[in-house]
Amino acid sequence: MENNFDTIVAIATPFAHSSVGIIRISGDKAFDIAQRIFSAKIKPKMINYGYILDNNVKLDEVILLPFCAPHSYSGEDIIEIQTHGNPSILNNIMELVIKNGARPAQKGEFTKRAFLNQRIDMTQAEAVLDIIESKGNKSIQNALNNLGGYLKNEINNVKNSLTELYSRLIASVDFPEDVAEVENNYIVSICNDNIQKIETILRNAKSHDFIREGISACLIGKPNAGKSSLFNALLNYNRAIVTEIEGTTRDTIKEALNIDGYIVNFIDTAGIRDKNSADIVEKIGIDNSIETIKQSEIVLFLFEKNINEIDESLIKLANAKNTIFVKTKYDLDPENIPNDAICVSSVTGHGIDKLKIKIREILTTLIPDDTNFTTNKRQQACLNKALNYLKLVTETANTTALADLCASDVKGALLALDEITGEVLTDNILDNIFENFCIGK
Ligand SMILES: Nc1nc2c(ncn2[C@@H]2O[C@H](COP(=O)(O)OP(=O)(O)OP(=O)(O)O)[C@@H](O)[C@H]2O)c(=O)[nH]1
Ligand SMILES: [Mg+2]
Repeated sequence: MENNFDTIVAIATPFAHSSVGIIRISGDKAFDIAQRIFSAKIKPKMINYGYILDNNVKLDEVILLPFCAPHSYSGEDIIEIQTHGNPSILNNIMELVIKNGARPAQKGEFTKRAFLNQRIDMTQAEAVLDIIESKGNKSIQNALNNLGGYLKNEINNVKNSLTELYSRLIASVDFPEDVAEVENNYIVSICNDNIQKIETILRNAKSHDFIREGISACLIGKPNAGKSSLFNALLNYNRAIVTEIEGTTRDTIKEALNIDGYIVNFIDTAGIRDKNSADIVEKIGIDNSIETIKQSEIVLFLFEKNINEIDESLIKLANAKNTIFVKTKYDLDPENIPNDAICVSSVTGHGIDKLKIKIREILTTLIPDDTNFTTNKRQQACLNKALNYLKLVTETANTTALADLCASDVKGALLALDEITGEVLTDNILDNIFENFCIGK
């Protein structure tokens, strides 16, 4: 694993005109470099005020924050310079810092250093990325829990128990005269116990994906049913084109809405009618809509007068999902109130809040409230790998009971779990993970 601790520098804030811009320097030379370009003597652990000077020319008036190793984000000496938020100023100071001996940081390199300096483990490093990228409050809360070590502790519990089993198995193989054979029942019970723990973590994997990526809710119905109008009313701005011409929407349009901290990705679709009467572009649009139903967790089925307007085969398709029937254009036809449908008007706003409450109810069933940490795809793959190894151990212990075979599979499970926390990561995996970070984090 690469351990290159030269001094790095990056702009940590968006490269745009703003009230404040931040430049970060991390590494052994951070203080020396900063002192060479700062107008006053830098006092550690204090908020410093002064100018950044390039040969006595003022580049900006700044606040300078020194963090001494190991009490910093990266675990190294860090200097944070708060400038006025002007891209030219940020560029000038970056160039000056580089001229004085730092090199530009790569994506996620500050967090990578925090990991390499063992200030955080890999679940916590990945949580940093999650916190930055999270779209809803729930997702932010779970990522913060992971940063606080929630997932790390869950994994470490399993690892501790398996490490003990592994040691006993190895001892019984290496020193058969001195160490008693490990009983089959014991092996099976330890493995089953840990299989259960991993399965509990994985059971919520779908919820984790929902919290992270949002839940898809598509709007389906005949041409002119009012899908695009409702889509716009839900989002509260005119995102989709609305006309009285049937077949206006041809491509699906996706837009996210935050409902009580959860992200719902609404998808407006092309109206579905008899394929034979549609032109070639519309036919493709209709096929896309059917595909969208299949991929959505929630289906809003729209009709103008009564549910029979909707093709039965589509209702069948949607019934496998969480479907809400929605009668549209309520303002034009207020007398007709069908059972089991929510009446809405995109013109007056009638029923829109009720529809959101209904969607919120479904969200509760899709994402149980006890999901208070998160796993990403990489972690889920490692957990599944560990699970498969443990199942092999229980099979072996139940049949042939070869201690060395069991030990080798327990080791396999442990290595898979080490991959989650970061003890065994190749440079490639490491680079892939940090590649997703922004520069300056
Ligand atoms: N009065 C009234 N008219 C509406 C309402 N919702 C939609 N309309 C009208 O119905 C027509 C069709 O609306 P759209 O939202 O484009 O319908 P659509 O289902 O997206 O249609 P396609 O994209 O062609 O499938 C437009 O003329 C809208 O102004 C409503 O709540 N009240
Ligand atoms: Mg439309």
